[in-house]
Amino acid sequence: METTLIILKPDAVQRGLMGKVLTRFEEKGLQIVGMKLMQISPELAAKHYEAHQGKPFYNGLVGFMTSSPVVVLAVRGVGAIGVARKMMGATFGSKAEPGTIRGDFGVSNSFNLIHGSDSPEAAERELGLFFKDGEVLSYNRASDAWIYDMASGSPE
Ligand code: 3AN
Repeated sequence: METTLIILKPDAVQRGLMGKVLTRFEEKGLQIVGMKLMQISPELAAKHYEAHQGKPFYNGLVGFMTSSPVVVLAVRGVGAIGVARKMMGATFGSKAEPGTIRGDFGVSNSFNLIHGSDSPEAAERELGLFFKDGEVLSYNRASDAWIYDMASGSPE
């Protein structure tokens, strides 16, 4: 099982797309194990995007991410990091394939609706930035028995 950090960016919140995007993750069978509406501070944005510091789009990116509330999600499932990245689509809305979140809901290259951790290391770091101890939960869903094949004892 992996847990990944997803951010519904300010454009997703302002455009009323929170429910639609959340529904995609729920319908896929991924489990929402953390969720909050929050305003990202410039300091937190700088930590989150430290790998992009100095790049031409950095200031615009931090300005955008701090401009209006976001929804942060901790999303869990087998291969959740890669599964969520595929569901998000390519970075730029203009290039993202139809059927993906960015491909279906956006056309902008900088207002691209959603962030998802890109590796297990990034997921661990980013979950630690956005969620305090105790805010990411573990719980059983009744539907798990039909989302995963548990015949071997672990989810397949
Ligand atoms: P992704 O979100 O698909 O993992 P990254 O990690 O390459 O993309 O970039 C992080 C964020 O920086 C993107 N979500 C996007 O908002 C922004 N970004 C990346 N490259 C550009 C660019 N060339 N112009 C504008 N914004 C960019």
